[in-house]
Amino acid sequence: RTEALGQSSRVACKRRLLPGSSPSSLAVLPPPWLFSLLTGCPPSSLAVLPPLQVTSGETPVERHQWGDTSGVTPVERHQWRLQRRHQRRRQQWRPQQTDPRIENRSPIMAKLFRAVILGPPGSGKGTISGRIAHRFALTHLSSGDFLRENITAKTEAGILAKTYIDRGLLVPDHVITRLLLTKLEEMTRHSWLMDGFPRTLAQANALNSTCDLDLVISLNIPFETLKDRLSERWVHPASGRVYNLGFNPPRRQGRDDISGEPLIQHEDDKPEALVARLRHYKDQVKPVIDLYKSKSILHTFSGTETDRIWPYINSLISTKIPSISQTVTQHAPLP
Ligand code: G5P
Ligand code: MG
Repeated sequence: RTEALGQSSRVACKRRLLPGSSPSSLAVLPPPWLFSLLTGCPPSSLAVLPPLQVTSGETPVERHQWGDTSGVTPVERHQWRLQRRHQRRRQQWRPQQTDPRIENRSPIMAKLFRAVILGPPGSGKGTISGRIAHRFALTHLSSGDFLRENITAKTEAGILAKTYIDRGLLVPDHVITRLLLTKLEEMTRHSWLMDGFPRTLAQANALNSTCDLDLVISLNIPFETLKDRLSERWVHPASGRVYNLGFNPPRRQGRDDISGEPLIQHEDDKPEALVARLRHYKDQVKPVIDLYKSKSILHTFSGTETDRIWPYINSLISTKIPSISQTVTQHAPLP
């Protein structure tokens, strides 16, 4: 029984040994058999020993923390609960584990990155923009996709734009500028890549008045190559996924790889609209190219194959922003 009492008092000692309490105050307590030998008290009298008092650094709140609620007043209990609540909040507010892509690009993205990609219809703007957006985590904005969304939604601008697009003509400057600048206002906190805007000097000046561009990529692709590509292009209207019967054909003919839904050919990819688009492009874009050249932000890439041009664009952008593929170990294949 004495041994049992000794055990329980040692357990009690351990439980009450709180940070700040002095272990020396426990060292003076002899084991029960020695206590009984020294004091002459029969071992049975140990049962009525007063509870162990460890005073140094121990408050009722701290005792409560160790499960000992004796002597804790309602005020102290309230204090204890407040303490716990603060602890829990501190844990909740600890920064969440961040996406390594965001973490790694944060020093760069402290300054937002804004780029434009120029090129004739079918030059691969959409394909290359998809790769840049994927690799460098930029938001891809496409004027063509944006117009098509408006056409599908039958907005006023969309209905008007359709009458131009179907004829292979550019949508009037004031319509496209208003649409896109409104969109850009929502993007003030994002880094983005604009595909297909600006196409005229008036559009370039409007863009210039709202933001400073860091980089302009211009694609220079031979006319014959463009004609061949566009007549073979099919798209999945719901997602905007683009296929080319020669370059990246769908797995099942005429069907989207992911949804299995039917693919369509844009009205403006049909031969009659196509030639007009290519003819107009050159005249319209020349002053835009000259403007960006004068600002020393223009980089031109020439070739007949996107896959050959891409490594050059990739290394150019890598010098400006870190590629997320260097930091994320696993990523989906490039589009
Ligand atoms: P869009 O939609 O901006 P466009 O005319 O600028 O249309 P488009 O047709 O979207 O140009 P792209 O984005 O330059 O072409 O090229 P892409 O889609 O990546 O590639 C074309 C095809 O070639 C695809 O099938 C692709 O798979 C394939 N391809 C890519 N690389 C290769 C390769 O190396 N080899 C092969 N074999 N194939 C490849 O604008 C549509 C209309 O909206 C109006 C205009 O009316 C315009 O016509 N619009 C504006 N109007 C006024 N101002 C603006 N800023 C406007 N923006 C749009
Ligand atoms: Mg495009």
